[in-house]
Amino acid sequence: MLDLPVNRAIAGGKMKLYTYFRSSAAYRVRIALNLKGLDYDAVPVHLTRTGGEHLQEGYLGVNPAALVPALAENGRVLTQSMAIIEYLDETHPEPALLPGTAVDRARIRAIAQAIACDIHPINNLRVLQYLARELGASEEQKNTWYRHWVELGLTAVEAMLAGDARTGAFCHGDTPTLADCCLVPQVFNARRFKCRMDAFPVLSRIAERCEDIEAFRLAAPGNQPDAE
Ligand SMILES: N[C@@H](CCC(=O)N[C@@H](CS)C(=O)NCC(=O)O)C(=O)O
Repeated sequence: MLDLPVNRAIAGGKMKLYTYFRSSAAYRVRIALNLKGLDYDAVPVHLTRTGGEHLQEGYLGVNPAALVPALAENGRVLTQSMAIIEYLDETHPEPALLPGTAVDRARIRAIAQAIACDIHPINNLRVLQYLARELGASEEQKNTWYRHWVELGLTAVEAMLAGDARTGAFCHGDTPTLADCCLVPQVFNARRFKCRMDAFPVLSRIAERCEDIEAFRLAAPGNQPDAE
């Protein structure tokens, strides 16, 4: 059984982030924590080793949905990366990840959700595993699926960003927001799966700008304690 410091985490103290270095949803939260300068302990949950540590009793006690990330603080466990980031933004308002007016925030959330709701779920590990294990898809077919949905989704994101005067150095204006927290991990994965990125000059430019910032760099998969 996976030995996780669940009880200590739930008991309080420093925040604990249940994370996996390659998880883009956990990567979003790592960026947000770093942007806000919040200290936390990373609790690695390996998604493939021994059949997936997230599917074992220890982690199911933290998040019954068997997904990372989860954030434990003050006796509570928060799940869902977007809910966690909004919680962090409400409890630690500076720098604001949802700045501006209600209309500004609606646009930031729309860009973020175009990634987190429209692109990410159909390319998640369990979906790719189902394609391979249950439907007999080959590695090449799986990658074709992945690239198709990511490129389609990023086409929509590029259209939202390009030609909109509210797009600045970042997705919305000149400071990083929730949208950038979602964009950078998705772009990282798109590159990893060799998606055609030349069709996305605006979002690529923004992702590169973000990657120059320490908060983003420290959150990257290669800089995690569980990186392989
Ligand atoms: N909507 C969730 C998605 C979380 C999610 O899908 N996490 C992935 C890693 S990026 C996971 O744990 N996958 C395990 C699996 O597919 O079995 C969130 O934003 O937190």
